[in-house]
Amino acid sequence: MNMFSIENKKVLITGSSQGLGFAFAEGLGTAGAEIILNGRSEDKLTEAAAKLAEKGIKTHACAFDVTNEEQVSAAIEKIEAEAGPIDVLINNAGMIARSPFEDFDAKTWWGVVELNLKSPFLVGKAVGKKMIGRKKGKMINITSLLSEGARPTISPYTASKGGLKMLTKAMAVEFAKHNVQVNAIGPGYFATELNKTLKANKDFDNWVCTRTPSGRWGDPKELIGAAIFLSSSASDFITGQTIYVDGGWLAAL
Ligand code: GCO
Repeated sequence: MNMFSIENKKVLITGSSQGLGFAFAEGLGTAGAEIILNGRSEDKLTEAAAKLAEKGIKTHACAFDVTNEEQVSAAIEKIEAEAGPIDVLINNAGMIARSPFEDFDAKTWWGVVELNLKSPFLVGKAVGKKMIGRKKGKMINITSLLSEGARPTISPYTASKGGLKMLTKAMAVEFAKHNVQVNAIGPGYFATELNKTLKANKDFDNWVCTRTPSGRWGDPKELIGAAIFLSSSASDFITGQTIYVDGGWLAAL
C-alpha cells in the first residue's frame, strides 16, 4: 500500500500560513511530507512554521508574492537550492471579494483574478520547468464549487475559479508527456476564515446545511485525503481531473 506514501516528498503550498493552505501543510506534513510554506507575511509564516515544527514536521518557509513573476522565479530557485527539488506544488493561494457585479471596481476585480488565476500560472510555470527537467512531479490547483456554478456577488472569484479548472486541464495535457500530473481539488463549503461571515449568517448557514446532502460544512481536515492521493504515486495515471470534496453538493439537483 505504499503507493499512497508521500514520505519525504517536498511539498510547496502557496498561501499556506493560514486557512486551507495551512490545513494542507499540517495534513501532508503529518503524513510524512517535507513542507515548504509560502505567504507574503514573514511574521505569519514564522508562526505557522513553528506550529508545524512542534508536530515534528520538517518545514521551510519562503515569503514571496505569487502574483509577481520576478519574485516567483527567484523564490523557486532559492527553494530548490536550499530545500532541494519540489516534488509537489499545491496552488492554494486565493482570495474572494463580495459585491453586486455592477458595483465591482476594476482594481478589486483584477486583484481577485490575479491571485486566483495568474498565480497558479506563474508558480506552475516556474516549478513546471524544474519538474519537466526531472521528468517527474505533481501539481494540485485548489478550485471551488464556483468552478461549476455561480451565486450572486462573487463574480471575479467565480470567473477565476472557472478559469482555474480549465487551466488545470491545459497544464495537464502539456505536462503529461513529462510525467508531471496536474489535477485539482474543489472544496465545497468549509468553515474557514474566508467564510467566517457567511457561517455566522444564520440564513446562509442554513442554506449551506440544507443544500449540502451531508447536511453540514466541511472540516478542513477532510480535504487532506484527496491531497495525499493526488500527491502520491497512486495517482500517476490521473491528470486533468478535479476531485470535489463537497459533501455531495454537485451530485444533487
Ligand atoms: C462564497 C464562498 C465560496 C466558498 C467555496 C465554495 O462566497 O460562496 O466563499 O466561495 O469559499 O469557494 O466552493
